[in-house]
Amino acid sequence: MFPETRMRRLRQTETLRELVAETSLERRQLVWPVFVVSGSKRREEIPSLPGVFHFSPDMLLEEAKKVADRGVKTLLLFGVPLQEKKDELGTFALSEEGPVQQALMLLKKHLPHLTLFTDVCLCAYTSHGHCGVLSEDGQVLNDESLELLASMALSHAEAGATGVSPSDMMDGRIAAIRNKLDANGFVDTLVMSYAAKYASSFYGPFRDAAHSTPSCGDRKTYQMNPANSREALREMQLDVQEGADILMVKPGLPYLDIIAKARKTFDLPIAAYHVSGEYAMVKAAAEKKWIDERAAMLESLMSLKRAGADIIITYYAPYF
Ligand code: PB1
Repeated sequence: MFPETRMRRLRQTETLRELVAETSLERRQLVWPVFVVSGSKRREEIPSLPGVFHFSPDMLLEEAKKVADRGVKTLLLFGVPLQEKKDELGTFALSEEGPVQQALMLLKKHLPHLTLFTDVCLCAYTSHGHCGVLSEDGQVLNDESLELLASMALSHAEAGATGVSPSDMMDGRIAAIRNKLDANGFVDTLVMSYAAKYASSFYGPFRDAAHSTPSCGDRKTYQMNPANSREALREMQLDVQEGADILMVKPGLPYLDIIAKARKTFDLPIAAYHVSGEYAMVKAAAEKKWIDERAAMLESLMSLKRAGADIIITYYAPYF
């Protein structure tokens, strides 16, 4: 009890505070989400995500070299195809001419030591912007979407992906993808599942960047209700049974409780996605000089680690 017990003794100096710090975050645990466009010599900043760019494969290679030299060696690639390449089924998502497939081949050739995950979802490739196939009356068809998603994942594995990361939230997609990969000999291609992915209001800047806002309706019939916690553990358990290697919670900060529960419940690596809206909020407040950007960034990412995340996907990765 006070005065014999003084909690402030361990806070007296920076060295002491570092000595007893319970959580640490290293660049090796960060994943850098990147937007890949077709063409060459393209490095275009995204207005809603300052410091985040559309990269053509050649420019991504240049940037990835610099970021890897700083210690961030894992990327998560998102394709942003030309509008004219989009169709009702998102078939360009499967093409080896796609921006992701092209970037994978280049990165694997020149930077073979990098870990390359790819986003597997149809939303950026469909003319309607949903993550799955649409019925005539506008319903997202679950089972009809699985083969397309599995084939998309296979095209990424064939192009050199270390792992695939299904963000679509269709039921049964992890097993469909795992089976497709294994049936084609890609038994070592990882699956990082967006296992507990919420129908969040924090995705706006991403949809702006990926041109993937649904043209009708919303994603609430396949992404999770933010009100639900137990349901997240059920989703994760199913993905474990279907063959996921890594379980992701998304978004991050508004779902620290889910990350903590996942950590207590599962032995698989847990990833947290610090999404575009979380990044953009810090950027905007810092621009108005309301907060210290670097301090807010470090505190945000540390909170995700403290909650139990082993891996943190963040647009701040190159700046950590
Ligand atoms: O940073 C972000 O906001 C990520 C958004 C995320 C990417 N996996 C999705 C969110 C959404 O648009 O619903 C894309 C869904 N495939």
